[in-house]
Amino acid sequence: MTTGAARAYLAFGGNVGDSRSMLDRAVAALAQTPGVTLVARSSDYRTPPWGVTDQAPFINLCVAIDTTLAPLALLARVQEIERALGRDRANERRWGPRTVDIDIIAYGDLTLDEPGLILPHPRLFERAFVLMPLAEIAGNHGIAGRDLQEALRGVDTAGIERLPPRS
Ligand code: PH2
Ligand code: MG
Ligand code: MG
Repeated sequence: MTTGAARAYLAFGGNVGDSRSMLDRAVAALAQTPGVTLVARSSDYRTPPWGVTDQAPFINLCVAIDTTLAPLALLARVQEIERALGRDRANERRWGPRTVDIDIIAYGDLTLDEPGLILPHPRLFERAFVLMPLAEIAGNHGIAGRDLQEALRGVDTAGIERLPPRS
């Protein structure tokens, strides 16, 4: 890792339009950001909608990055990417359909409680659609002091499908 860089994990999701293409573009935009190095990307997963269940399935994935951006600068960048890909926060409901959602899951060992950014992500351990892709790339790292395989045993993974790479 570059001196001074932090290892961060982010979760991507979307269920409006061609989500796999949209998420590819979102990951590429993040990877091209100055101060961000993409370290790993999980498979794509098709996941049943969580929270609001009367909507289309989501595509979800996670990435690991090393970054010299501070947490709030990273947040500003991912929100810029969401907007550039057509996300319109003013016209969506909580947990409802969206083109692309990028959540910072963890940033090094940092704990943070700011308006708009709580780290580690407060609902991480309730969400199989985050834990499954995260476990694929964070493996033995553990997040927030918890083993991800153990955390996965505590959630309902029914209906989650790991997708083969697109050709
Ligand atoms: N995101 C939500 C609400 N519900 N369900 C799944 N399966 N995947 C998501 O990414 C997701 C969700 C709001 O951000
Ligand atoms: Mg979000
Ligand atoms: Mg989200």
